[in-house]
Amino acid sequence: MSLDRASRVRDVYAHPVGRDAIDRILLQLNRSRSWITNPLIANLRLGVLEALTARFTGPGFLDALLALLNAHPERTIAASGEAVEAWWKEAVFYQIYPRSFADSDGDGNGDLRGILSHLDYLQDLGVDCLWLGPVYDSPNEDNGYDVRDYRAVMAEMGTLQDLDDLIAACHERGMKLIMDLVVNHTSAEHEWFQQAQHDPDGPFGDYYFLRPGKPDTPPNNWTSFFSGPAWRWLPANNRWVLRLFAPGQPDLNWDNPAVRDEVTEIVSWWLDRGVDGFRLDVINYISKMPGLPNGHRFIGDLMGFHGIEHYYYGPHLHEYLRELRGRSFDPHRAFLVGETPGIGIEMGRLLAASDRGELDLVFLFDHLENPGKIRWDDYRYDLNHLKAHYVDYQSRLTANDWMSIFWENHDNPRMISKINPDPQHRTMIGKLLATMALTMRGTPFLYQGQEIAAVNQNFTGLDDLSDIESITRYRETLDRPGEVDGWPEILAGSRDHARTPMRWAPTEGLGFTTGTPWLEPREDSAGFTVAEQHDDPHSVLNHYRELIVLRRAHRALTRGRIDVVEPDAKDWFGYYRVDGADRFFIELNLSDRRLVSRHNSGGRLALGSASDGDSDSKEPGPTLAPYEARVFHVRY
Ligand code: TEU
Repeated sequence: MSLDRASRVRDVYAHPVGRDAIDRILLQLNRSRSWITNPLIANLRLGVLEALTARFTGPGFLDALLALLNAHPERTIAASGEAVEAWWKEAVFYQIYPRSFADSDGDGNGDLRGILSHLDYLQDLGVDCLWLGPVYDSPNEDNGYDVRDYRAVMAEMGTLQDLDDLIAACHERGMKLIMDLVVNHTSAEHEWFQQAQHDPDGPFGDYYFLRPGKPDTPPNNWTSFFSGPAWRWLPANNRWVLRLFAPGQPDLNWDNPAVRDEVTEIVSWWLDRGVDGFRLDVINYISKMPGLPNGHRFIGDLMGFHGIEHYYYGPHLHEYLRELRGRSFDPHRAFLVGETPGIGIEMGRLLAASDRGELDLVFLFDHLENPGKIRWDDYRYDLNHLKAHYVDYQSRLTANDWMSIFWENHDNPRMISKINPDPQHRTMIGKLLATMALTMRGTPFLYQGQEIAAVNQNFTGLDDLSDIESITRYRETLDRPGEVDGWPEILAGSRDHARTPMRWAPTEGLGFTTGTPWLEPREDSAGFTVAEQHDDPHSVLNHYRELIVLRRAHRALTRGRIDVVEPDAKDWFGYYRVDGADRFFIELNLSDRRLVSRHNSGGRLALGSASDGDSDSKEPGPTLAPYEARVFHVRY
């Protein structure tokens, strides 16, 4: 049944897409859900609501919302059945940013042989599966997320043989490896795009979104994630091409069956080489609304990008994913995690519930910033939001669902710095985050450096940065009216914070390279390298290691149930993980103040983060230190 002006607000909220859209708007406006769920509003007819809010949203907002909802008639997710057993539900994933992990040949760039030489380290840490960032041949306008050849390795990272060796070495150690699959767009230097430019009316023209027009008027008002219009003018062709990211990253037209065939072949080619699965880059953007209509101004202003409602959950998304999975992933039993910016919990469930035959997991992003904030805001992140996110998310999952646990990756500043940049808290926050990542119910994805409590860099200006997103955004701030200095927002949000070299040792080159690193680290605190933390029993690194050992020994900490205690308590997060008679109680201080412990589980401390002496063997005190984490083991 489709929704229209006679439908009520509660009908929208009962629709998975409607619920996520409303939640997203409330989050952005920093308003509570009771705004919508109170009966007065919930019973309003949409036509009436439209009349009341039109001044605020401008005309057409309701039509845009209804079009989105009505394009997705699937309303419910079956909650029946036994939970599926799968290796990835118990695994610890570790994301490698190849350019910054380890350099084996001194050219300043990380490479595959560098990764190979640190596999023992990763195995010792307890990692089960590596997620390898893009290493395909690329002109690197967006550090490998612009692929020139999907079947070749970029020269500075090594060779196909090196990659085969890496896959084999992982498998020898009982580890798995997934690759990044970047197929929403290609590089403009990819042969398909070269052919498309050569003959826009030939078969490759329809691999992309090429549109005739005039050089001063793009075909629609969509904006790029890397600043400016989402269109690039091709003077030689007298046409525009859609590119949601960099000018050199034209979007592929997935409505063309030939494109979907190509992707199927690429995937099968890699799976035949032994890869265990993929992380699918911006995979929810692949289906664009036919006709590429203008984005709604209110939605665009709110989300920061115009046009997003026409592709972040497009009409054929589910269909294309099911097709791809059936044709190439299923025969290999490959694991798939989709990067899905902008969608919420219910859409995430529609994409990854085990009985839907699409993805296995999704990465959602609503927990990465506090309500009302965006990545470019310079603010202190309140961990109560992270708690609220997990409490809500866990409560909505059925036996068919499973979630990913992460808050760092190569696109975001370091979490410790966002929570509290005061160095005296660094180790405690590092251990707190470790404890949450490895005891929360779901699959943890650790990002390189997180295990040694990596923090943001003291960049001083644009010359210190390399990322296209930071650079284009900074230029854009200079064009804004008024003379507001754009640097503070770039410093707050730059992706380069997480992209500086891995800190292996407190030496020149950090044990990363014997040459000059491609991106200079701008942070030299003592004690936060692998070498320094390796033999220190109280280090963050060893805390990660011990937590993983504990996880592996107790199903309660992986597949076990989660029972949250006092979900509304502020600054304190407590939950049980339960598997039959085996249970754990986890207690976390989310604040920088001492808090009274609420532990009365009767268990003994299995692992604690307090740094005073060897707390592990002592009875824990009645109060929790700032950011302290405690894991109690309770047996019945
Ligand atoms: O990121 C997609 C994405 O939407 C963002 O997280 C992105 O980093 C951007 O900051 C939005 O403002 C993925 C990759 O993870 C990212 O590294 C790539 O640059 C991007 O896709 C394009 O492939």
